[in-house]
Amino acid sequence: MIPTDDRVLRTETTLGAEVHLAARAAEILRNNDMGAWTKAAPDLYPHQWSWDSAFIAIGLSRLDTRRAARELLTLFEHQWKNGKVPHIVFNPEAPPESYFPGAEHWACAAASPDAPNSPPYTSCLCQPPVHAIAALRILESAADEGERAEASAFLREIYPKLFGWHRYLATARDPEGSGLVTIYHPWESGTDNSPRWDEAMATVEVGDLSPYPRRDLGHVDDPAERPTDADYDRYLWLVRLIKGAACDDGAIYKSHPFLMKDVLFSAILVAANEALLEIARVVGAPDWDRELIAGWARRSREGLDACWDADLRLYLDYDVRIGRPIRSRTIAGFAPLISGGLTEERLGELLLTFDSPDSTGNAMLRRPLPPSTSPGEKRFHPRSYWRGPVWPVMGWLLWWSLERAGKSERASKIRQASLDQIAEGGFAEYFEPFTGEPLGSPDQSWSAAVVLDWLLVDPARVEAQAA
Ligand code: 9WN
Repeated sequence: MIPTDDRVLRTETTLGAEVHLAARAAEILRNNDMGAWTKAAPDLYPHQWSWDSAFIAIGLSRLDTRRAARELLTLFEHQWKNGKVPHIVFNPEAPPESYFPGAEHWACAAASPDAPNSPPYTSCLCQPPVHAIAALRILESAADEGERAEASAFLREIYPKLFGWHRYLATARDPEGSGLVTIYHPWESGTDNSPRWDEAMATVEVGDLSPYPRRDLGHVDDPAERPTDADYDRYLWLVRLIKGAACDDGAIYKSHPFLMKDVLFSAILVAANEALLEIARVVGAPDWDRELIAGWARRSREGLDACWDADLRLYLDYDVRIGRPIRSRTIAGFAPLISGGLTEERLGELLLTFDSPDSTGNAMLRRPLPPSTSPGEKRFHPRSYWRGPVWPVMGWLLWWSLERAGKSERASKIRQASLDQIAEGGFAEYFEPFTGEPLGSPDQSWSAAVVLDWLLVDPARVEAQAA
């Protein structure tokens, strides 16, 4: 999966710059390290986030097999009894005023019979399942026999937990058997204020909410970089409804105003199921497990195929309540690049959109990196979070997927442009697509993690440089 020529750093000049960048990435992860898990960002996100931790484990696997494995094992210690992996595990030591909504806001979710023991408290939402991909990457990154033995032991420990997580998503989150995962909240998509959710969110009628603090705004220069107050009211109201349903999937499904088949989440699950199938082979899991996993992946591919929109040349999410696809042009529309297995014809059509002015081919872009929302979309906003900025972590997902699809040239361009962007602007959470200005949180852990994975430099040299 990893191109061998990427292992060879080409010239002495790039070598020096890349070692320096990797050393800085390692330093960021070290500064955000809480011992057995990593803060998503130093101040804005002082807790453990689910999909952040998976990307962090991918980066850590380049430095330290054991620590990378620990990152995922810590997260899975807080897995719910029904298999759900919570989107946040709250750090009991973080000051209460550091993040809103914090642990106290979610504490009553612990009353659910499925919730794990607390404290620490967890949220009752989940996020895209990058974890099996990360777990397998820990084995793939192992540099010698000792690391491989350690990684294999880790895979044996985490396999049943990953299996339970994927089973939860394939059942409770897909009662229709469509192959597509239903999310209950924009936070579950990981692309919180994406225009993908605008229409559905506009129909959420917010009831009585007590005043609450927007702590996130204290960590950015410009409030336009974060979701609006109206977005937050709806986010909190949806959480209230989910807690009101005792976090029970069946009850939520009956009455919840936000039920979305998320193509990005579902495509990541396909790639994660493929990784899980490989892990099942490594750990010698029974045949019936493997058949189930392969069946989930197959069904999801079919479900995703039905989301193709020939007009927009993108894949579209689907609103379960109104029974209609959501016509918005965002990075999620490329999701089946991640699940793979597309026909050459479909892949070609999708890449036409990818290369067009609606995405990486837009002449105004600072670098040819896909903006989170298409500049051609009327709700595009270049500074607002998931409504336009470029996210390094999305660059990693697309780079990885293009490599898998055999499109190495495009993949290399994304890798190089992403590294240049970070070398110029730092390890920001996201970037203004036309100027390259770093936005959101500085020193974001997953931005550092993907840089480490991209550079693949000798860990000993990174450590020496960072010391
Ligand atoms: C809510 C931590 C998380 C990411 C999400 C990103 C953002 C949280 C927030 O930060 O969401 O979960 O408070 O805005 O949207 O993808 O996991 O980095």
